[in-house]
Amino acid sequence: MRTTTRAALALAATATLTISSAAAAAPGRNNMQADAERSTAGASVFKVNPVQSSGDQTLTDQKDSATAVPVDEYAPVDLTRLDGSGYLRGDWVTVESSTGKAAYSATGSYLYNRAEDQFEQVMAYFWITRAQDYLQGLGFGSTLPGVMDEQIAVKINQLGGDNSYQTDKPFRLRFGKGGVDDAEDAEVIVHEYGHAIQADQVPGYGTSFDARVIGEGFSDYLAVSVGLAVSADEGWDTRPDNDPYETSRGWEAEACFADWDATEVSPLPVKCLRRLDQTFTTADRTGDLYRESMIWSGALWQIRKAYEDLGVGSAAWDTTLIVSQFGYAPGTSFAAAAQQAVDTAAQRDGTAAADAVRAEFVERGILS
Ligand SMILES: [Ca+2]
Ligand SMILES: [Ca+2]
Ligand SMILES: [Ca+2]
Ligand SMILES: [Ca+2]
Ligand SMILES: [Zn+2]
Repeated sequence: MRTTTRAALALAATATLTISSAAAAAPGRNNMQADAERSTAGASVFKVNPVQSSGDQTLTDQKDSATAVPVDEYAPVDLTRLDGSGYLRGDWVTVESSTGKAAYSATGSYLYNRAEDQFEQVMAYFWITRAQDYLQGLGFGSTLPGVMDEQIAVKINQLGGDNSYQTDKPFRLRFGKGGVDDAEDAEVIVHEYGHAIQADQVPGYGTSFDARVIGEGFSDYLAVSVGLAVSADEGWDTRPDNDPYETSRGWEAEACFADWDATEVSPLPVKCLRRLDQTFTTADRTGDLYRESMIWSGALWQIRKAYEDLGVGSAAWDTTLIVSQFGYAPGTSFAAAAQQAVDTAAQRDGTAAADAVRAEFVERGILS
């Protein structure tokens, strides 16, 4: 599995993403009303992102043109858990007023193309709802403590630059419009949601550099994992391992983070903001937050494969990983966080799984 070269990825500077905590108060609704009002609507979204679903590396933004992405790369989906107001407000997310017109439908139909501001609002609603539903499916919020099992506010289009970020006083995600509009790529959306999850699990999370590196690595990993899970549920294609640039390096198509958002900023033949299949270790530390995040995300990705090989499965690893994060200090070190994962794996998944987790973190130079 270690055929990858250590070539540095020429990753464009994305954005400084900040993390900071205090739960947003959920709107006061009485539960019976909420149940009665909850509704489902029809919508059109990208199947994670149009490069991942098509495999076409020549797709470009063309200044947010509707015709830049073939209609086949949109899929019809249900928007669930809506509150029935006609706006994109529901159990897990509320899309706030933005510079564009707020999406509204009295008939339960949210069909927009990418040139319309409302498309990104729909993407954010759908993907955050599905991300939380995935976590609920793992048991978070029922057999396990909840993680961000409350309504989060999302604003689209607030930033002119190529920048998205999460804050948690109160919890809020903002998505920018630079290059490819950030909320046109589900992996960017779920990445930001990953930061909210960690901030919810560990109030004040991110007071050390290691903690911030882990935050970026986890959020990339979660984004890819949720995208793959939803794609499997929906029967969507994910581009195969057939690109010569990737296959000659032993890289995997699935390991590409933000295939679409990266199209304007990456000079490589296969464009990714970052990748999960790199072999960086602590010997490669440079002080660059995003480059170093691939040490952590790479370990998480390899452990996922080990869990699959052991027959334990990727959902078990995602569960164990997120459970382990409850044990993080706000300023955790790499080694302390890795040890939490090993200990949680031993408790939940048995000795062979825990040994695999440990072996990967040893290989990365994180545990000895
Ligand atoms: Ca757009
Ligand atoms: Ca744009
Ligand atoms: Ca962008
Ligand atoms: Ca991807
Ligand atoms: Zn981030």
